[in-house]
Amino acid sequence: MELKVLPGIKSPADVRALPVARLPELAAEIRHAICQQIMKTGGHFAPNLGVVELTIALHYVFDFSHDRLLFDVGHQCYPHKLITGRAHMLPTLRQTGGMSGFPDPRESAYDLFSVGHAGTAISTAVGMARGDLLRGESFDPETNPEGRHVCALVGDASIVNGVAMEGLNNAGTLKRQFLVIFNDNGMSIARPQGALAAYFDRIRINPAYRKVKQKARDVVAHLPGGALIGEMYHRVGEMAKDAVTEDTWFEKFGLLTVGPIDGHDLPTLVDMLLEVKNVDRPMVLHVHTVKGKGYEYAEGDATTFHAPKPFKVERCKVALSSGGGRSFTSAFADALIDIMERDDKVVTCTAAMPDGTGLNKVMPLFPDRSWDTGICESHAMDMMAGLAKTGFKPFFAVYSTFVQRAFDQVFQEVSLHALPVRLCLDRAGLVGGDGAVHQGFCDISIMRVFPKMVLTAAMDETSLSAALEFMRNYHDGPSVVRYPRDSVSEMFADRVCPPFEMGKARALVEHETPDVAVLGYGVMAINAMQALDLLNDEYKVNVYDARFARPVDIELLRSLIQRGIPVITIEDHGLEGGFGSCVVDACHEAGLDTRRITTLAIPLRWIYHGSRSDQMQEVGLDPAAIARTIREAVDVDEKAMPIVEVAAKTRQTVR
Ligand SMILES: Cc1ncc(C[n+]2csc(CCOP(=O)(O)OP(=O)(O)O)c2C)c(N)n1
Repeated sequence: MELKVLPGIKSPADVRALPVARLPELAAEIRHAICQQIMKTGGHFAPNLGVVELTIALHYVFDFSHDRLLFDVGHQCYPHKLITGRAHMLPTLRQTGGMSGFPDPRESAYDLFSVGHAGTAISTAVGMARGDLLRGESFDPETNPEGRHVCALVGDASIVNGVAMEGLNNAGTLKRQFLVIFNDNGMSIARPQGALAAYFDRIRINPAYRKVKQKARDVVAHLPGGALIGEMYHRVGEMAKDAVTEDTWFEKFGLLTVGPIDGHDLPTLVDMLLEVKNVDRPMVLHVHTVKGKGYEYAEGDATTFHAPKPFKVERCKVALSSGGGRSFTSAFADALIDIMERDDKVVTCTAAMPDGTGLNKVMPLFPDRSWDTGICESHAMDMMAGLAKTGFKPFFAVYSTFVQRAFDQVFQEVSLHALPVRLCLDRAGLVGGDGAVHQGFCDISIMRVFPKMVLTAAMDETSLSAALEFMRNYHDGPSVVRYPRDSVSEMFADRVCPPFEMGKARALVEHETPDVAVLGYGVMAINAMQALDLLNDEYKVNVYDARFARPVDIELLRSLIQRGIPVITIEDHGLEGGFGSCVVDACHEAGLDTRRITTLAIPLRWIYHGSRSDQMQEVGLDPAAIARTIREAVDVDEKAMPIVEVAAKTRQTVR
């Protein structure tokens, strides 16, 4: 396709300069550009194809250099980026130093928040609406017609999130313009879950409701703007209630509701947005879109095409790139299936990530013992606590970055009651293209504060199975296993994996009188082994798969430290409060000299998108950097190195 309109779009003002009749052409070109790019590099696909027209219409009607546009999750921001002067960055999408796949204020003033977790748009929008009001800058049809409007764009799966609900609850109290654009495509990554999803489905398919809402639109189409329109909608909304069995749910929150309207019909979208733009009270525009719109395969399978790896289409068949090797996610799914087959007390759940966590393979086999809660991590954690209380053995499969949402539930409902909820943390560590908003950098730091919490990590497939089996048999409190977004290493596939024993590391290479000992946490043990290859037997290095961050293997540490052997800890986790910090604290408590412990970890700064291997290099966790650290640890003058210097050196190594 030859691009004719998109190359001329340097800012939203260029979109507004086009006649409405040319907007569909722009939409087709944006879709084409996104398609071409995702086929090459992968990235969020179906969510972006679904909002092309909606995004164009929003920029056509509002001026977001002045007005506020808040994205929920932010994975649907590509059309927005193309319109806001970033089309030239598209080829660098999600690559090191390139364009982020999520809104990013470092890139553009049009991106207000760096987002990636669901549910936040309405709350941040409420905050900005209140802030603008306080500053006297908000839109008011009477007193400040040039003031700022506020819009929040939220999907139907994200709006059931607890945070979004709290936001709606507050939005309804605003006394000013506030527009929630409800992007209803009937999909999460997989099928959306819960009673509200069923309710939205009913609205979508109820023709009577649509007819009434269409009538509402016709009635108000010719009225002047402002409060009058609001009143009209409200009254027609009341009429709608009589006409159909469902009432308008958002109106219970005090938000006027209009729609559903067709989110791919640009003239209608522009008309509708113009109509609701100046309504001076909080309202919802319910927009019906098709996830993956315009790309047959993505429309047909929005789950696979939610965020695919690079892909090709050959003879009408889609070939997704396999991305190298068996993933930890698949290994986890198979290990969990094995456990669930052996133990009918084991139950499991995911919070809207059946595909991402591997539970899509588990759930059909155990439909009575597995659940998808929707994007509701806090609820899922408490549900697991309830299941543990009734004697079941819950395994919650969740990304490291999303478990943060349930921190308080681990505290109050799980840990305080010493309930054995098992947390299986996928995507722990650096995650690659998703970047800063999804890094699994602090699960150890936040989980280690709980009494009786046991923290483990898996270095490969067999150790993941062994960790899960250990957790199944640990009943005194919660436990965690973490594993990365990576494929499993085959390095130790032919060695027998000893069972996990509480607080015991596994020796991978052991000399009687080593020059240095390396304790790798999880897959970092494999990186340490790769570093050994680079050292060509220069030094005698003991390598341990640490297995436990809590409790750490204090006997091993005692034996190493008392023999004067330098210790290096390595982890794909933040330095503050991570595995190395657990080691140093435990040694300190045991009265051991901690001066010759070097802690390699992710430094205290944000690591942005790029390939996982680039990120590893950036933070000094790749085998070459580990080899350098080993050399330095052995060669350093060990005699009188005060603690502060050790700490400074550690930070220097990881930059
Ligand atoms: C707290 C949290 N949990 C899980 C996710 C993973 N996630 C990203 S997009 C998505 C689905 C969002 O669905 P919806 O809001 O309807 O938008 P759509 O993709 O359908 O456009 C999920 C579950 C997330 N981003 N944040």
